[in-house]
Amino acid sequence: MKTSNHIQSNRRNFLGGMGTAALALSATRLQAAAASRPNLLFVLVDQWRFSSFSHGEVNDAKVQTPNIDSFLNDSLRWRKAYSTSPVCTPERAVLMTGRYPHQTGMTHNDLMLPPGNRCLAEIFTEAGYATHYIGKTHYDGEAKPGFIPPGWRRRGFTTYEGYNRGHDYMPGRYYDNDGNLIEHTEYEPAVQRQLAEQFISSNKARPWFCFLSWGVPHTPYAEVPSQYKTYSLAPSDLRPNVPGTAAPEADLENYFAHCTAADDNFGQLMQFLEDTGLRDNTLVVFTSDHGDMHFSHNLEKKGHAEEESAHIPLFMRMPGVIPSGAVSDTLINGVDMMPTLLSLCGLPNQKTCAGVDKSDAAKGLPMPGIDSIFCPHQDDWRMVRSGQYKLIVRDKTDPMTINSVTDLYDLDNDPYEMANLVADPAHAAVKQQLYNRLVQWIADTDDPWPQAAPQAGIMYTT
Ligand SMILES: [Ca+2]
Repeated sequence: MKTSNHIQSNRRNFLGGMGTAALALSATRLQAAAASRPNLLFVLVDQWRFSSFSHGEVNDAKVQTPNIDSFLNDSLRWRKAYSTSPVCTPERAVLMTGRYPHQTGMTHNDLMLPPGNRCLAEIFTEAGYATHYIGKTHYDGEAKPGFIPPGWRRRGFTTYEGYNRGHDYMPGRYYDNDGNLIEHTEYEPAVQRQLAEQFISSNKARPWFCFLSWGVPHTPYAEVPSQYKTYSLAPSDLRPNVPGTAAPEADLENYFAHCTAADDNFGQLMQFLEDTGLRDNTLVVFTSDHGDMHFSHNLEKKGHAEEESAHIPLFMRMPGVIPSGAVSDTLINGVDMMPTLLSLCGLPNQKTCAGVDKSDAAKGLPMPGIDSIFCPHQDDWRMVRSGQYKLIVRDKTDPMTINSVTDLYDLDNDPYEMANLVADPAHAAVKQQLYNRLVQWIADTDDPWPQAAPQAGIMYTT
C-alpha cells in the first residue's frame, strides 16, 4: 500500500478525534489559549548520543548533520544535558512525568506507567492545546507493537499515531488513532514527519503540542535508505576510548547514516514550519532518550553512566524568547524537561514534578543555584554531575560510604573518561564534596539505594 493513502485515511481519523476533543473544551478557554500560547514541537530521537553531530565538540569523526547545524544558528544548545536513566522506558517515563524512575516505579524496560501519575500532555490539553503523539511510546508495558487506546493510557494526549515498542523502519507500522494497524514501506522518520505536518496543518488555528518520537538511530542500524549509506570509517576515525580489539566501524557507518537521514527529515520539518508561518510562535525541542556506546570503553548500547550513553543532545528554539546561536553550561536532565517546557509555554508547574524549571537557563540567564544533577540508573549505579566532574557509585555497599565511590572524572580535561581520579589524593576533596551531594540527592528524592526500588507492573486495568 502507498504511504500517501494511509496518511490520507489516517488524517480523517484524527480529525474526527479532534472534533470530539474540542467539544469537551469551552470555546472561551480555547480562544484565550489560542491568543497567547506558543506551539510546542518536541522531537525525541532514540539512542542518538551527544557526539554524533557535525557541530560542536568531542564530535565523532565524519558524521554529517547539516540541517541541525543550521538549526543551531537560531537555537540554544545545552552542553551538559543528561539522560536521567539511560534506557528507553525509564527515561520516557521521566519525560512524561518529571519524576525519577524510583518515584514512579518505572526503573526498567517494558513496565507500564502506573495510573495517577500527572503527565506533561495533560497540562497542555487542559490549557486548550491540540495534543498529539506520533511514534514509539515504550511506557505502556510489554505490548509490541501495542495500540494505546483512548483514555488514561494516552497520558493526556488527545490523539495518537504510534505504537508502544519495537524498531521497524523499512517497512514500518503504526496504529492510527482508532487502532487500525497501518503498514508502510517508506522510511519511518519520513512517514512520521508527514504525519506531524498533517497534524500541524489541521490545527493551525489553535495552539498545538506535537510529540514526535523517532525510533532512529537505534538498531536495526542497517535499516536505512541506501542514499544515506555514504560513510566509510577507518579505525583512526573511532573515539580514542574504543579499544583496538573492538570493530564497531560497520555499525557506526549505518548509525551515522540514520543520523544524516533523520537530520534530513528534521530539516524538512523546520522548512515546513517556516513555510506555514508557524516558526516564530513555536518552541522546537530536539533531544534523545540516551546515547549509544559503540564500544567506547568496550561497552555496547546504553544503560551506562559513561558519556557516550548518558550525555545527550538537547536543542531548543523559540524566537524572541530563547537566544539564537547560544550555548548553555547549566546542567539539565530529563526530570527537568517537564517543568522547563511548562514554564516556557506559560503553563503552571506541577507539585508532582521532582525536576527543576530551567527556563531561565533556556533564556540565556545564569542559574547559579544549580550545582549538580542526579542520574539514578536501576539498581546498577548512581551518578552526580557537578561543575567539570562526574562521580559514579557502582558498588551497592550498605550502608553506603565514601569508599563506595568507584569513578571520578574531570570532563573538562578528560572528555573521553580515560583517567579515573577516584584514588587520586589531589582530588580527595572534590570526591568528598560530590559524594556528599550524592547522599543529599538520594535523601531528597527518597531513593532506596542501595536497596532496589519497587518496580511498576506490566499492566494496569483501571
Ligand atoms: Ca531508547
